[in-house]
Amino acid sequence: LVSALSAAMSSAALADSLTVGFSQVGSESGWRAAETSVAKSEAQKRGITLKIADGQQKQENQIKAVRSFIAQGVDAIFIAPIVQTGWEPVLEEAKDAKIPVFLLDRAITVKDDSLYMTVVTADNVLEGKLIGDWLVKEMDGKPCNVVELQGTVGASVAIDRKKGFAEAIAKTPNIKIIRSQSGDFTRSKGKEVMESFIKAENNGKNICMVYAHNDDMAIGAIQAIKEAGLKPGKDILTGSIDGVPDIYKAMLAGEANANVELTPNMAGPAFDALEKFKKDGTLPPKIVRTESKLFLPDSAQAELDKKKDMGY
Ligand code: GZL
Repeated sequence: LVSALSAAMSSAALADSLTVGFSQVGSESGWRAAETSVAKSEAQKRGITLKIADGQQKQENQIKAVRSFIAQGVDAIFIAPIVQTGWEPVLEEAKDAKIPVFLLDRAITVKDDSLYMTVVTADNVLEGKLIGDWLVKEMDGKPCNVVELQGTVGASVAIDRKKGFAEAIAKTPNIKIIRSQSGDFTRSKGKEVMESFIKAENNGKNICMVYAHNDDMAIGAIQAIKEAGLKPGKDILTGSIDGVPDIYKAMLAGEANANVELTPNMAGPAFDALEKFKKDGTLPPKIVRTESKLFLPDSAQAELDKKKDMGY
């Protein structure tokens, strides 16, 4: 009995648990906070040790965290890259240390894409297109001046969401983007920039719609619209991306119109790819796509009910 027990113990020891270092952007939005909590629960489910470093929205902090994970000799590194450039040097160091790197929710531009194993991300151009297509249909040829709250400057998702929306409205001259500025994906900055747009546009009377690259900026914009004495969702339509609970609450209050949902579970597919790679050396595809769907107020309650099971 003792020898059987010790054999079992040693095989368990052999399948040693993996340690992953996650260099996270920060906690700038409700979606980001959900991504972090889902990453923790996905790691727990798999018996993986997850160390998370909060970059506080600064790339240099993220790079420092990656260096420290390399020094600790972790089995893999996850990065949600705040901006798409400036990653080659530290990724070369990870490659030299033979530590695989997985990108979550944002992409990077590198010449040598062997510097990372895969990127788990939505099609962010499609996300912007879905909102643009919705607006074209909604306006049905009527004029509409749009103001745009962009995400973090230099972030792949902000570049792509801007591109997708612009492409969708390009064929309809009645819809025009009259102002566009970064609100850095936060509620406070989104509100501040929307206040400046409202002031500059006849106290908001020239504005027909606000397109926000994420819900948190849209929620800030909704507050600014209300404080200007206008009705969000009616005087100024809203379109945004993520699917955080508060945007569905705004829809139920008649204050928001269109939303594209983004799953906060980017870590699960990355852990799956890592485990497969560790087990039999299989390389995942370079991009693992998560889905993008448009939701309107008629499905707001059903969407809201889903959120607690999605990590919010
Ligand atoms: C999207 C992700 C974005 C979210 C924002 O993949 O990078 O960053 O849409 C977050 O809420 O700030």
